Amino acid sequence: MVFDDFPFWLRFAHFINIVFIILLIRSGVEILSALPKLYWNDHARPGTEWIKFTKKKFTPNFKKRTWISLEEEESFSSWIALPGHKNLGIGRHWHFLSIIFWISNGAAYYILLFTSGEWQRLIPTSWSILPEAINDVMLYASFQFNLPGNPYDSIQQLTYFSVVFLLGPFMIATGAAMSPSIDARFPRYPKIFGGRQAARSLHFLGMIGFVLFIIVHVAMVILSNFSENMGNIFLGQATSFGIAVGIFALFVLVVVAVNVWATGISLKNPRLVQRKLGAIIDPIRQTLFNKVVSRQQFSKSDVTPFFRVNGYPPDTKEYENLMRNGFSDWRLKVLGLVEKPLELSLVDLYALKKEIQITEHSCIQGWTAIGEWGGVSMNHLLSKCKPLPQANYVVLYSYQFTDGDQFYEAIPIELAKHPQTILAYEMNGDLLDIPHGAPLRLRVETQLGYKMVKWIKSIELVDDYKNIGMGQGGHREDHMYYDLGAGI
Ligand SMILES: Nc1nc2c(c(=O)[nH]1)N[C@H]1C(S)=C(S)[C@@H](COP(=O)(O)O)O[C@H]1N2
Ligand SMILES: [Mo]
Repeated sequence: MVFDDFPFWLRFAHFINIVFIILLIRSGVEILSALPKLYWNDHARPGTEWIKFTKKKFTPNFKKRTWISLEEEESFSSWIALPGHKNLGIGRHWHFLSIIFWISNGAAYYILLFTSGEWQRLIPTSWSILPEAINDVMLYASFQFNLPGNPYDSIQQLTYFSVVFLLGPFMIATGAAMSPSIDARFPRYPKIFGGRQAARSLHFLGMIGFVLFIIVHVAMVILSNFSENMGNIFLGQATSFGIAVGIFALFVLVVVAVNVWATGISLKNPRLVQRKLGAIIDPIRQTLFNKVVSRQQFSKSDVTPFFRVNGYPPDTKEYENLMRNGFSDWRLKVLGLVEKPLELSLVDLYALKKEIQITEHSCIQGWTAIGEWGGVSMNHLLSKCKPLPQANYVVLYSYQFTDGDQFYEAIPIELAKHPQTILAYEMNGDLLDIPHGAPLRLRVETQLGYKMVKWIKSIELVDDYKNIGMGQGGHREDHMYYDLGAGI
């Protein structure tokens, strides 16, 4: 079979792929900036990172003060990060939007490749490709380009094959291994890669692989038969040098324009980006993850010695007074759309059936830690207060105020009923300490950490979160444009 044409679908998929790959790389760099350190070990102990992109010192000494992981966040330039300047929430929106389009495009490309017979241009059918590829590299090294091939020479075919069939799926697999929902349901899955931090590191290295491929690929396209290459991939036939230069310029212009537009609108109007992209992403994410139930049970020896803290403890008089009395005056109020409002002291909570679980915590910034949690099942509490049928969300309010507002997060009632959704008063066998949320904090084990409200004051059942705070579903959604769904 001789491939002398580049069918329209192939050229179209190639173009779509470029646009989204670049958005994925830039938004991925933004996500990295939230914790610009990479680890091989899920304890993610500060100081054990194998590489870091920050000069900041993070030397937690809790005797002096509470250190929080938001202090580790770095501000990256908009030249490399989408959108740059500490915008993890918006970076994630672009990343997940791009994943939807990139995977759909890739799936369509795979299908057409195999149904059309065009797969033979990429998939080697003989081992002789290996020595041939080495030979090709030698020729390239002596500046001999335009090697014979059908349509590609051996090293080209091998490289394209690796990128399309190995690196692409590898990025999806390592990306999925960072999802708290997927890992909660299938705790053995991330172990394939050596854990969630290793998956994060490998995902980063895969990104570097993509960047190197793009640089070499573009360089080769320009150095070897530029006009023919440009014509083939954009028009489906060889063209003149003038037109090739025009196509290349136009293509660069389109990619730059998309990126400038996405960056500009993200920095100027993050709420708009959060809303519009969220409207596309959230229904898909909820369908994928809201029914997924956590099946984690690590062993005591897995527990992380140093469990990072996020969020400064409340500094209000109200909380200080409660703390002074060892929280004996503290009452948990459960109210809203319930048949039976509740008011429970710590002693009341201790008297209820105690759940214990050893699970892995995943902060949206990227660190992980394993802890043992003891507390009361949320489902049990709900059965006591009897939510009304119109109660769709459980809102947890904290004693803590940060960025000028009370911290709160809403979770769908569906998630609140999951077996490992608990209100924890114990951590690693001891009563919860102040930094980790005393006297009570939420654990919802299929979600990212920001949903797990600490220093809980009250719980309200509501039909909608739109009238609470700024109406985005939580303090982090309101102030930092985090996503509504925290399953990935
Ligand atoms: N009230 C309150 N709860 C909060 C936060 C916060 O800032 N304020 N931070 C959240 C985030 S982002 C994470 S990762 C976890 C961290 O829990 P830890 O401090 O016990 O590690 O708490 C969550 N709960
Ligand atoms: Mo977090």
